[in-house]
Amino acid sequence: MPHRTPILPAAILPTAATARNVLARHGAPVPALDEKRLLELLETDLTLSPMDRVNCVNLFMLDTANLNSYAPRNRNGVNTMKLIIGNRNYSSWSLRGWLACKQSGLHFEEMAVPLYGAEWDALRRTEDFAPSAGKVPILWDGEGPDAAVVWDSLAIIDYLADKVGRDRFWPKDNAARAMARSMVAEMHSGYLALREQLPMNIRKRFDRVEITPEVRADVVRILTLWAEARARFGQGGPFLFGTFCAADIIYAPVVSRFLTYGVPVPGFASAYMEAVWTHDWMQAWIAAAQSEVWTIEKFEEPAL
Ligand SMILES: N[C@@H](CCC(=O)N[C@@H](CS)C(=O)NCC(=O)O)C(=O)O
Repeated sequence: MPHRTPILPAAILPTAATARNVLARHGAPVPALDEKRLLELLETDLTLSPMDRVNCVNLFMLDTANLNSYAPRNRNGVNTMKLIIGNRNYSSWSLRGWLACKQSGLHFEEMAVPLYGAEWDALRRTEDFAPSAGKVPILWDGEGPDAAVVWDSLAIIDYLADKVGRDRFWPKDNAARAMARSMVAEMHSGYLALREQLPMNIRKRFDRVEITPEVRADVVRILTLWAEARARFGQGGPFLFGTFCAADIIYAPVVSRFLTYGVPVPGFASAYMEAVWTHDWMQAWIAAAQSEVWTIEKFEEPAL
């Protein structure tokens, strides 16, 4: 395997524990690693399969981006959750998982990985991605044998709502909650045309894109639901059910898509979209997406 010297940082020592763990898992000696020793090991240690070597380099590459190690850490006895997400610019499910963590009010660390890049195929096969079979978002909560891991955006919402109380995520009113839950489920399992043909791309703006009849049907259905939620239950604030809740979390990437592709919407919807877009958490996510350097070519154009 060729040296990957340009990738490795000069000061690699803070992350040596990560590599030691990887190497130890595979029965390799556990050395006091420095950059030179790591490269030697990757070159010569026959107990590492080629895939393991790639994985090891990937872990170091992630660390070079200052992304820390995967495992959740326990700081001063305070349990820390760790959320693994994909590219903030493109990964709509990651955005939902992240907003859910913010909504929980709990402390969490986040680690973004570049989806579909050169290393993604190897990375998604590593242990930390095993629970979801290589999909993001993944939420790790706790350490060791008692650690809980939950993946899939909707499961993350449910898990966090169990932890901090249902009312933080769902409307209190029974009829409103019934509708919110149904809308969330519908987004999670449906709108395939919208999801496939208009990929989320926070950074990009197109002039009004000519959408297909299938996407139009999804858009009309979504606008109908937004209108009903706002009209029946939205009196308490600018969001679907008044205050920001799980339904807004799940539809936030739709807001982004409508903006990116210039989907025309009626006034009530653009007021709602404005409320979502200018929400502090969305602004923080958007800023991070803007400064992300990773690009996924296949999501740079609509797939119409
Ligand atoms: N149903 C899952 C979907 C997760 C998903 O498909 N995530 C995409 C990124 S948005 C992913 O991990 N793609 C990487 C891959 O499939 O290799 C959820 O709600 O979280």
